Parts: sequence; structure tokens; C-alpha cells
Amino acid sequence: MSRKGFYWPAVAALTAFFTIAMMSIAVADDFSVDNDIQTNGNQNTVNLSAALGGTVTASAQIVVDWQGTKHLMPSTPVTFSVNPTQTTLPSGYTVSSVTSTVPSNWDDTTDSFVAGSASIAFTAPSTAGSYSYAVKWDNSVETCAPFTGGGDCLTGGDAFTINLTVSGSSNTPPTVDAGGPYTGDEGSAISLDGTVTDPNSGDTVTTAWTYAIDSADSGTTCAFASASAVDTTISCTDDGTFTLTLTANDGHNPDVKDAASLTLTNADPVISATSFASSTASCGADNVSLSVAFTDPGSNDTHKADIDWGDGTSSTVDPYTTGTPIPHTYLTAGSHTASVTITDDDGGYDTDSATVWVNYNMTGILQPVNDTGHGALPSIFKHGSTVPVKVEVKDCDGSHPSNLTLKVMWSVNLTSTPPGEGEAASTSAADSGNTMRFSDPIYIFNLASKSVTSDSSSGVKLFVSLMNGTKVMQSTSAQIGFKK
Ligand SMILES: [Ca+2]
Ligand SMILES: [Ca+2]
Ligand SMILES: [Ca+2]
Ligand SMILES: [Ca+2]
Repeated sequence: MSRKGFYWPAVAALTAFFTIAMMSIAVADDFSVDNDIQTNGNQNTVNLSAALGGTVTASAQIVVDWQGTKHLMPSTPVTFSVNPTQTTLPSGYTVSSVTSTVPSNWDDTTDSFVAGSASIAFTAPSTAGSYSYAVKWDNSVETCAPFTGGGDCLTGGDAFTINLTVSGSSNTPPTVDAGGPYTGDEGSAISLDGTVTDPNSGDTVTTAWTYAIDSADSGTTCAFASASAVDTTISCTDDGTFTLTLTANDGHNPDVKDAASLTLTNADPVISATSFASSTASCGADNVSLSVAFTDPGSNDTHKADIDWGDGTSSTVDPYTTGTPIPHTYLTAGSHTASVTITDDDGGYDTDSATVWVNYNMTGILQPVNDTGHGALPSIFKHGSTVPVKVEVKDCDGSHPSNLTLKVMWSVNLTSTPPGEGEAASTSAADSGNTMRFSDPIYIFNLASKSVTSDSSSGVKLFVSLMNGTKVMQSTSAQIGFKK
């Protein structure tokens, strides 16, 4: 019997490592009772290749050919579906069904029609080798003309064969664990504990850390101590949240990545030194200059300096960089303490203070004691008399402060009367102790010469010291002598 094939020219396409191939399969408009499947000479074998575990896809066009006697009913539906019991593709495969309609003129002039295309997809084995798979369709819906032979008018379908060559080495990708989540402070080295393993002992696995900023101030950067080391450290120039990614490649498989979060907290700035340009200053404009040395682990941070000068005034310098001099004018003499706060742009801060002494305008020791510090000959007093020791002290505005502590001290430095000018013996009563009294506009202390030395022919160096607590802030001196 002459049979026209019910053939299946097919197009097979393989993804991943695919080739394009034509395949066909023939099924029959088959009236025989055994539902034989006719191949009719069309291609029904396709040779494909794939990599280990690659995805294989193909498509097959289904064409129905008349054979012998037409029994399909015109204008009726016909559906072709894969027959799972006769299909040997790897588990998980998919083969789409094809639904069509028999042409209306099937009985008259048409003896071939395209029912449609079926898609095939499956995963190649993970072991290299040659494989052969059968794909079998059945038609499952059809309407036959009245037929006394019984049975389906169109059942069964032709199988075709996929020959698949799988190649490549059986290499397992590395496994990567970035560890974490990680936390710490800006600027600190945060230890990263990654893990990368590869079961293939001959593989050289290369690794790399990268970071991405999720949230941080503009300008923030991070650096790895060694981006290629699995266990390394990272430090960032500001606080924020970051995503760290560890990537591994064994030279055989695509990159394998794992990510971990990094959360960094702001670190406070730390003041290392707060100082005036000089520990003492003179009256006058811009008589002091304060500078603050500080560090901040977050090198991306900016800072401001708030200074309470301690004289009722304050300053803010924003931005402030470490060590920058800040001039100020203290209008009064004496001790001044400036309190400083350094604050970063994320609210961290540190405080410190510094003290400066603005000198009073103090004279040398006044008459009757000659000011030998300025070239005069020593005053010579009769031993046993009282030596009036006087100085004048003015504040920056020329006023005479009355609440200062000035002390008279001495040192016997000569065992004979030095050359000098004889002074009249004072009749004032001697003061006790050595603290001078304010006697507007000067400070005075009547020094009993016998309390200084019992040597009636001697030389003594007098000192007048302006005190700040127990500390001598300003001092002047004069040489005197005693005679019998
Ligand atoms: Ca490997
Ligand atoms: Ca910061
Ligand atoms: Ca900071
Ligand atoms: Ca910042």
C-alpha cells in the first residue's frame, strides 16, 4: 500500500551549547488496526551536543500527511501530546502539546497540513558521554469519519531520537561564604572571615572582595588590606552600611559569589592637644591664639570647633581643621581658660581646655629700692632697718587691681656689703609673712632686714612675684645690700 507519510520536519535548537538541527517524525493518518506509525523517510534522528549539565532545547514541526484513505474529519480538532511512557528524556523534561484543526477541504484536495510545532527542553547529564533519547507523541483528540474498522482514526505518533554528546570535565564550582554580618567603627580595620572551598584538589581558586555603599556620607571610601585574600580586613573612611561581596573562580566554572553586610558606627574625634601659641600673652588686640589638635578615625568626616573663651564670649569655627590657630583678644590680664568642643558631622565630639596667662603691666621694684634690673646701683640699707618693697601693677585697661597675690622673697647672695647707694632708714613697721598689701595704687611689703639675715654686712637679692595660686606668674628683682 502506498502511504503518504505523516511527517514531522523538525527544528531543534539547543541552548547553552547547542546546535541547530532539523528533525522530523512521521505519524500517520492511519487506518490500520495496529495504529502503525509511518516514518515515510523523513528525518527522525538528530545529533546534538551539550556541556555538562547544559540546557538542551529543540522544536519539532508536526505535519500530517494523508495515507491511503482519509479518515480525519475536516474542520475537527486534533491534538498531539508527548507519550511519557515511551519517552526517555532525562527527568524534568518538557515537551509542549500541539493542537490544530483538520483543514475543511481535507477530503477533497488537501492531503497534508502543518499541525504546529512542539518545544522540547531538558537538562543534559552532568557526566560526559554519549546519550540517546526517544521522544514519542500521540495524538489524543481527533474526530473520525464513520468507520466500520473501529478504533481511533488517528492514534499513535512516530518517535524520534535525540543523540546527545555531553562533553567537558566534571569540575565542581567552589563554594563561597562571605561570613558576617560585620560591624565596627569607621576607620577601624574590620576583620573579614570568608570561606572558600573547592573539592577539586588541582584547582587554583582566585578570590576577590568588593564593596558597595548602601548608605554613607558623600565621599566615603573603603579599602581592603588585601582584596584577593579570603581572610582580610576592610576599613572605611566614614560610618554607614555597606555590602561586601566575596567572589571565587576555579578557572572552570562561572564566578561564585556571596555577600555580607557591613555596618560601621561613627567614631568620636579625639583631641590630642589644646594649646595657646604661648603660655603667656600681653595686653593688646589678638593677644592670644588657640589651636586644637585632634584626630578622627573617620577621615571623611568634617568638624567644627566651639570655643568658650571663659571671658563671657564664645566662637564657632566651622569647618575647623586640626591645628588651625584661632585668634582672640582677652581684654583683661590674668589667667583665662578656654573650653573647646570638637564635633564631627555625624555628632561625635570631644572636649578639652587650655589656660593662658595675660601679663599684668608690672613695674620693677620701686623706690626706695633701686631697680638694679635696669642698671641702677644697689640700694644699701642699714642692717636692722625696714626695707619698703613696692611695685605697681596695672590691668590692660590701666586700672589698678587690688585682689592680686604678690609675694616678696629673697636670697642672701653676698657676704659683704656691695658697692651701692646708701638709703635713708625707714621708720615703717615691718610686715609679717611675705605677702604684699595693696595700698592704692601700689603693692607694698615692709621687709624686716633682720628677718632676712643676721649678717649685717651682706648682699641680698629681692624678688617680687605675682602669684596664681602657688605658681609664680610674673616676677621682678633687685639687688640690695646691708651695712652696719
Ligand atoms: Ca572546582
Ligand atoms: Ca563619621
Ligand atoms: Ca567621626
Ligand atoms: Ca561623616
